[in-house]
Amino acid sequence: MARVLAVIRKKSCMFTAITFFLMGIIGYLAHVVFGTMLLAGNEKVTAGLLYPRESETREVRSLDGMWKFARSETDKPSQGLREKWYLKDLEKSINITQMPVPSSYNDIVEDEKVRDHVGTVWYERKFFVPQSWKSQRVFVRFGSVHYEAYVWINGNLAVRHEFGHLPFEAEISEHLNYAKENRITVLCDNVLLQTTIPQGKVIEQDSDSGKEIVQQYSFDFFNYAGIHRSVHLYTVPQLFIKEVILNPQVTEERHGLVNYKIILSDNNVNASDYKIRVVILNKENENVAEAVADDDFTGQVLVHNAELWWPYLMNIKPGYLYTIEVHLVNEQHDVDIDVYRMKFGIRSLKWNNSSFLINDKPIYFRGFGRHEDSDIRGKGLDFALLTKDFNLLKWIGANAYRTSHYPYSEESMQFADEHGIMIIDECPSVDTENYSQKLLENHKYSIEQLIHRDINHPSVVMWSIANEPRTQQVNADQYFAEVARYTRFLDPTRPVTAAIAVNSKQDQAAQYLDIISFNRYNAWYQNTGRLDMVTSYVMNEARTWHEKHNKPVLMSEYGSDTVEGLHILPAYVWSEEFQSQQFSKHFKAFDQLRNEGFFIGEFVWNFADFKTAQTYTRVGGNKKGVFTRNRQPKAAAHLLRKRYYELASELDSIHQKPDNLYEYTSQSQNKLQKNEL
Ligand code: BDP
Repeated sequence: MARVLAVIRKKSCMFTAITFFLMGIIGYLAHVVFGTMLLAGNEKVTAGLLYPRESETREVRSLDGMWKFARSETDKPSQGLREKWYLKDLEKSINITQMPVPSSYNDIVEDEKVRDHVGTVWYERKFFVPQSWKSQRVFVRFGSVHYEAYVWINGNLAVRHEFGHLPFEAEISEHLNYAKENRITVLCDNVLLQTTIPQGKVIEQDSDSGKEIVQQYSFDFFNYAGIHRSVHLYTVPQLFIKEVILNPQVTEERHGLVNYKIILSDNNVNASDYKIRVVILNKENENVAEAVADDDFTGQVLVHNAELWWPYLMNIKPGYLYTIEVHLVNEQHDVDIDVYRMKFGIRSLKWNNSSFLINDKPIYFRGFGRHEDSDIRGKGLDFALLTKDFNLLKWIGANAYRTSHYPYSEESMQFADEHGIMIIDECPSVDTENYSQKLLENHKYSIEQLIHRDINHPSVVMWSIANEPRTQQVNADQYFAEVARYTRFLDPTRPVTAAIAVNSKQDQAAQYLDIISFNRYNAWYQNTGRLDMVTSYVMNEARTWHEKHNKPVLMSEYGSDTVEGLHILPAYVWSEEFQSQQFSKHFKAFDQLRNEGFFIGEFVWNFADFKTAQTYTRVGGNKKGVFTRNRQPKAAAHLLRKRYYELASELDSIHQKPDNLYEYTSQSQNKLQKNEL
């Protein structure tokens, strides 16, 4: 049903309000009832969605570029649906402008009505498909549209999808005009409600020009919207490889055992007519192993003396990837019906109550919380930015980041695989509160879509099921028990975490996690400016978490807003001096905690400055970046770089320090550093 209908929107807000009012009154009873509801099924399953790749049996065409664009009136979000604008060229119904895809639309136009738009917008473009595609099956695939999307091909509804940051697709073969022009129309709705992931609220407020619909949200990043990632058309044969699910393991002898499961587009094919042949290629494209799948299209293939996938600066050859080539073969004629290739890595993950191991070596995370964010294009996929960011991650010696606070692009996951950057993969739930059955269903579905998309990435080492959920609230306990259970059910091979900001006494969710991540802003939101109130506070909090739950602990956020070029001595909040000194106070705590044996990582907030909603606590956005929004280093970046390389050398024996890590100052430098003077 159309979420865009304002009336439904209001009803659902009312429903939520009433539900929680009642929950408050009924208290314990509701708690019990809720607990039972949470166990009820209603789980949706994603199918298909292999990343679009050409092969000898598949063609891929990009629909990226300039599209037509129109914004609905905020008070008439469903007008276009009612008037069926998708049945004809958009400009016949509404004034249009041009909009790049992929990009957020918000910062492209010099009009705050577009930037701050609440509700629906329309996109449209034309394309041709050749006659030769008629014998194939044709899909349209979106990397992400935020938040909800409807897609029509030549006026026919092809697909509807909810959740930004996650891909969706539909077969459109029957809607296409072959060897003729076609029209694709997209409706995108950015409204966030109490049951969307993430949550928001829409209210009506008086303005100088009458009633205005206002979107409210508590999370600290701008609610960018639009067609954020690439749009592809791709072809597949009539019977095709729909899914490839890998579970590579490392044997005791250090061989790679690649368990695979292939799902075909038709479940009912006669297995004796078809076979699945898999070939494993190494980095040099040499065939190192191959196998024929069992009748159920599953199997194992052994890679002798496998090169393991290692994180950056944990091994001299990080990010080693193999390619799996999957052939769907017609037995009778011995011809390939479909071929799909995908890169993957071989590595093991193990965890216990104090450590987390990759290939049997303890991991110490040195990383960042990040955002997909940049000037002009907002959350739009940008290969130049992606390349720059990975260059900076390596420049600074990081080995990990968390996809705070939503799934990042599939292309960025591929970069992380290639460069050996470990990913804590986060679903889009942030500041989760007002727990309801509908919210839970959506939350679980967002995790299902995330795991479905990312399960084959060696870089993904952990699932994060929420950022700063309000885990002290009534029902948080059952809610997170269920979210964590479901996540583990979908993927038992990776640990589950959440970035928690509620203190350990009040929190009810950490008991269900495998690894405890906590966010805390000592000397910033607490005891502002007090650099003497950081080190012991961090140590105490980390110990408390570990003592309470007997699990490994990491700090998933710490930091301070810093205006580049602002220098104040002695260190004062917002200055570059303050950020560096505040980091340094944390480093002391981290080293001590690591020595105690349960502390497994540090993540600065944030990699780069980013845009937020307008508020008096943010000057042009959140300035906690170690890099500016334009990706230039602040002073703290140089400090952090020294630490991250020093940690690599100390903990992982990788002595690849860049020549320019320390600038020459004097002959006494080394001695002074070693306290020998
Ligand atoms: C944390 C949030 C993060 C914010 C950060 C901050 O997890 O999204 O940006 O605080 O305030 O609570 O800078």
